[in-house]
Amino acid sequence: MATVSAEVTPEVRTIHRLTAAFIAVAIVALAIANVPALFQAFDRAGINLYPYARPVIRTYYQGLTIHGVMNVLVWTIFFLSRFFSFVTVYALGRPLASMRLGWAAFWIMLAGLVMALIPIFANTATVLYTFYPPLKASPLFYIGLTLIVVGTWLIGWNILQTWRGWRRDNPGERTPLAVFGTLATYALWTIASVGLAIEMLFLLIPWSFGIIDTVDPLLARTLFWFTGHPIVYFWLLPAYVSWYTMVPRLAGGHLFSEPMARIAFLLFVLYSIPVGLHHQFSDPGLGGGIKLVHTFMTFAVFFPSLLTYFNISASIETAARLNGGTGWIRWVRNLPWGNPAFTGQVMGMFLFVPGGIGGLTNASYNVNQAVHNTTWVVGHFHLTVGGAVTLTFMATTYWLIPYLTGRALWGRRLAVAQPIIFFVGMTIWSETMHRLGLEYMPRRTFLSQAPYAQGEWDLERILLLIGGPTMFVAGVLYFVIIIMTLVASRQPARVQVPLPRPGEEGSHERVPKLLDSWRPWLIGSAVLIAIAYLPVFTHLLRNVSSVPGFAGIW
Ligand code: HEM
Ligand SMILES: [Cu+2]
Repeated sequence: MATVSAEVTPEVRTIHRLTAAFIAVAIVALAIANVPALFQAFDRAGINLYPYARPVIRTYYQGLTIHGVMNVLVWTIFFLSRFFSFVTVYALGRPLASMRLGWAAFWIMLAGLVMALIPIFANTATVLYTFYPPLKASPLFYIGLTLIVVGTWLIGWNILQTWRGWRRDNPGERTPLAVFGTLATYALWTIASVGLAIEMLFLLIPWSFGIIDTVDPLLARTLFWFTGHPIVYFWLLPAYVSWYTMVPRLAGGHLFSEPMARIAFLLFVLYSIPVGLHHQFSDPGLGGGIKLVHTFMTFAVFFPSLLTYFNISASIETAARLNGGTGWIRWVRNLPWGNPAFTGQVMGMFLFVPGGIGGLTNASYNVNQAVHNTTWVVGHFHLTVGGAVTLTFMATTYWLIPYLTGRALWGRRLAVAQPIIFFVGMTIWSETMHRLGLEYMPRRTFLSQAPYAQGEWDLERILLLIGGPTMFVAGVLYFVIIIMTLVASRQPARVQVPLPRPGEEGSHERVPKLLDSWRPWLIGSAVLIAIAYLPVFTHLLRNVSSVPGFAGIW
């Protein structure tokens, strides 16, 4: 396997400790989030275990806040922060523009996390990870989350400066695909996160301090979803970068088409943001016409995922055939299934297919009415972020942690089984959640205590009790493997970073200049955002309707 590690300089290696720091926080967050997950799965099945969780978790909704925040805001964001920095440094073969800024970002984010966790565990921020007003949390919660976002901007800036330095030293060369994907992600995230920043700075923080008495829930929600849908691409695109640049390597081949990969990333820059109203189809006060515009934009953002599906499948098949695979299906056997870094990512891809298709259902303006706020939605995002992204992130640590520590992965066969167990549990659990959603089981509800539970749910509830705990076990196995690798592994690791050298990746086609430039795409993105959001915000600001807020209701 061609690698870049042969030329790793001590300067490049400075990224290792920062990487380890981010990963450590991410993995601890995932471990913490795994515990309320089990309580929730039992609750969905009608069994109330919360009395046993006292005094740490006092209510269902506090547990759900811990689960949501730690999984989708902390595990993902801390993980991808290190991922993109590491990938940039390795693909460009040069250190971060500023290690100081890198560490500053880490400490700011960690401080933010601690600030947010204090009220969450004190039950004064039981507002779920979407923190919709009029639910009101302690100011620490909002400030903490804002600091995490500020950290992501600093990281993006550092990556941009690193790339600029490389550009200066390598005029006329095409940006390596991994860095191109990274820059695309930070481009869309930086634009998208402005919505959240405005919501925090002008609405929620002053309101939670009592500087302003009331807040407009609809305006806040709209600002939230301006960021809240594109944030899913912030979580997903690191997985795509890994699938495009590393998975073909791990499989023993190369990427099928690099231009097609670049088109996919650029389409995300164009279409990620003007879609947020697809989370607000049931919100009154926003016009039907503009919701339909967001529906069509959402259909458009499905397209780059189709491209990815095609490109990655073709790459994997090509790799198998290069390694002697033949036949229509038999080639599947010629893939490195014994390598957990490969198997885990493919399991994630399998989960992503039904997840993406379900997303189209959610996005359909009229069909959405049937599934809105039911467990269908929970089934959907567990396949995508909970399944595809989480499994891919876990799988990359199966090469990264041995690489960083020099210790071989402990329990390699267990590490191959782990994503498969997670896959099986998730398939049963999420399929059931989808079906229960069609039977109108509500999400975000303390269901074991709800008087309106339906008899027709009973059979599915048994399936939840099989799927949920199976996922929990796979989660525990993951921590065991990582911790044992850190403390008990004695074998030296023989791992290299599975990244291609600059200019080497893909199908050896020359990449056109248009697919290595930013300006036209960023302008296109701004135009689409204006079409999608100017009418919405003009309307909302003309019709402000504010309410006081509630704290401490759970
Ligand atoms: C052991 C594995 C897991 C189990 C059993 C599990 C279970 C659940 C359940 C039952 C709910 C629904 C609660 C409700 O709607 O009332 C839920 C919500 C949620 N889960 Fe998971 N989950 C797991 C892993 C994950 C992972 C890996 C992620 C993301 C990385 C994730 C992200 C979320 C989010 C964002 C919510 C929504 C929280 C909210 O509505 O405020 N979960 N989970
Ligand atoms: Cu969305």
